[in-house]
Amino acid sequence: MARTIEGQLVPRADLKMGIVVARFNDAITSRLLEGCLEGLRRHGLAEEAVTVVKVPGSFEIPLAARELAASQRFDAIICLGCVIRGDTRHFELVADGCAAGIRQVSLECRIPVIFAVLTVENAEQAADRAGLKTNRGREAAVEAIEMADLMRALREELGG
Ligand code: INI
Repeated sequence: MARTIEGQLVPRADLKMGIVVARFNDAITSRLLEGCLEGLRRHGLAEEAVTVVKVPGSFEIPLAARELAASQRFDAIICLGCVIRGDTRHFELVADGCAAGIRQVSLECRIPVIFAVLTVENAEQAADRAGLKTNRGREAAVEAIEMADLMRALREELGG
């Protein structure tokens, strides 16, 4: 049978998480943050194991995420933001810049950087994903724990 390696949702006492959250569209991002903190708590993370960094908007998320990642003090970084489409190209520039930056940080620093930045058409879609129908922040907490454990397992298996 093929050997399968998969991250587990097991709480490890030494797990450390960084969260970067944008203040732009704060009514939404504060709910993503609440959901994320609750998700981490539910999976056994102590409050002292979590560092929250606030930035003005989603465009600034990658830089702060990079500082956290480069410090090597965290097992995963969770990025929370909300970009709502307007009438101009600004939406694409902010959303694409944020997504590309987050991917770059993750690959360069070899650490899971979870993308929980909503990119939506309107405020209603944002509210649905910030608690009304689901909470992307809470989901991101689970994804971060799984990916942190996967990286641990892969490094144990492969070395380095
Ligand atoms: N930032 C967001 O997080 N969401 C948005 O919808 C948004 N819009 O629409 O403009 C937004 N803009 C600010 C941007 O992220 C930067 O903070 C700003 O451009 C300064 O660099």
